[in-house]
Parts: sequence; C-alpha cells; structure tokens
Amino acid sequence: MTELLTEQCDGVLQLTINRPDALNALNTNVIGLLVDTVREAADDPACRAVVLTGAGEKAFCAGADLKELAEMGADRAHEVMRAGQAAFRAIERTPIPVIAAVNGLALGGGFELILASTIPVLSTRASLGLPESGLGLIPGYGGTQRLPRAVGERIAAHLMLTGSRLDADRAYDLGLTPVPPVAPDNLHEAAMDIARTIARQGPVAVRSILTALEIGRDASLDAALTAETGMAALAIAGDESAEGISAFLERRPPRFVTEGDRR
Ligand code: CO8
Repeated sequence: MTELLTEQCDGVLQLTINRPDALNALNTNVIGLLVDTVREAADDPACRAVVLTGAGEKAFCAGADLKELAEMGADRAHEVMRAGQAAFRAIERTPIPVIAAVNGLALGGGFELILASTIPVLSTRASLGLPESGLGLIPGYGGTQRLPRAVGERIAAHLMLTGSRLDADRAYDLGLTPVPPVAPDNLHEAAMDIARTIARQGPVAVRSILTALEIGRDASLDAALTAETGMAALAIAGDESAEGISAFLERRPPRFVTEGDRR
C-alpha cells in the first residue's frame, strides 16, 4: 500500500499521507514521495492546485517518524533532517498552491508542514503543537523560522519552548489559517472549494502571484516591487489577461486555456 495516495480531478491533485497506524508520521519515504509529487504537479500545466491531508480521523501528521529516527546514527539523522527541510522549502516555494486540509493532530513536522503550505484549512478537531523540545529536538523542518514569521517571536517562542498545543480556534485567531475552522465532515469540501476556486483563476496569474510571494520572502521591498512590475508587465502583455479582460467586458466567464488543457 502506498504511503502517499494521489488522485487528480478537475485540475486539483489530492494527496493523502497514508500511514494512519503511525498517525501519518513522516518517514523518509513519505517525505520523498511528497516532494517528488508536488514537483511533478508543478511541472504539469493541467494541475492548478494541490490538497494535502492525512489518512484516518485522528491525525493530519504526527511529525517526524520517531521510530525511524531512533534507529539512525547522528550522520544519517542530519542527512534526513536536511532532506526534510529542503522538501518543505520546495513545497513552500512551489508555484502552485498547496492547500493543507488539517483533519486532526498536527505535531512537530506536521505543524511545520502546515507552515510550509500555501493555505491551511483546519477542522475543528485540529490540534497543533511543536513538542520537539520535550524530545531533546528542535523544530528542524523550518518551524523555528516560519512560526515566528507567521505569529511573532514571543508566541512562537512560547509554543516551541513549552510544547503547548493550539486548538483550531486559537490557530485561526493567530492568523495561521485564513478561514474559520470547519466541522470535520465539511473539511474536505472546504479545502476542495478553495482549490477549485483557485483552479478557475488565470493559471499564469496564480503562478505569478505565488512567485511574487516567494521573491518577497527574502528581498527588500524595492527589489520585490521591481520583480512585481516585471511580472505585472508580462501579465498585461499575455493571452491570459486578454481573455480575462475580454470576458469581463463581454459579461461572460473567462476561458483560460493552458498547454495541459489542450492535451
Ligand atoms: N513517529 C512514529 N510513530 C508515531 C509517531 C511519530 N511521530 N506518533 C505516533 N506514532 C505511532 C505510535 O508509536 C503508535 O504506534 P504503535 O501502536 O505501533 O506503537 C501509533 O502511532 C498511535 O500513537 P499513540 O498510541 O501514541 O496514540 P495516542 O493517542 O496515545 O497519542 C500522540 C497520540 C499524542 C500524537 C502521541 O502518539 C505522540 O506524542 N506522538 C509523537 C508526536 C511528536 O512528538 N511529534 C514530533 C516528532 S519530532 C519532529 O517532528 C521534528 C521534525 C524536525 C526534526 C527532524 C530531525 C531528523
């Protein structure tokens, strides 16, 4: 049985981490499958969005696979940590949106996966935490950097140093998700709804917006605005905006066609 289930429909690729007996903990196999699949999706013009969730009712993902980790020497663990960190970075910077449908526990690397996603949607059963310090570890899949950027340093320090959990409402209040938590039965549809809405936008525009966000993470405002100007100029000169603006003027829905749709 594969540890990452995939299903593509209407331009949306659904990914399910499929290790429910281990609360969907991230072993090296899952991390490899995840990053390869997201990279392939980004290369596929027919794929407009990814929805990522965990199998079963209990967990989105319980973090790094501690059983696998326990069997590694320090050198191998370091290698795995670097590969995991690079994988999360690849997910963060992918030019198609990754919607995390957080169906339950999201601990350690599971919470860090949410932080690397584009838009997390939380079920009311979601519970987020970074318990690494209690294990003598640190949130090494980007948590020490992305969490303070998302919620501020004091709240991040408190969460990382105490291992305290956030319930879905608190996570929403802190801005970790842009949408109010949804009932568990509605989570899949809520995430798919966002993904399908994005899939109807101009595909080049979506990729450009995500690229602009990625550039802005590290650049000065002036440098990022210069990059934005270049992308905006390309957009206005392209077929996609010609279609989008014509559709608006003709009072009809736009028909955005990509290479993938023509296949
Ligand atoms: N890794 C491997 N197996 C796990 C993990 C995990 N992270 N979490 C749960 N499991 C397994 C359990 O071992 C158990 O399997 P089995 O029945 O075969 O023993 C099964 O899932 C169910 O778990 P529990 O019986 O423990 O279920 P409970 O409901 O009693 O508890 C908890 C649920 C609270 C989630 C508990 O399982 C737990 O605390 N899990 C560990 C969570 C955790 O600490 N995650 C952080 C890991 S560290 C990390 O992510 C750091 C990443 C960056 C550093 C990387 C360095 C290389």
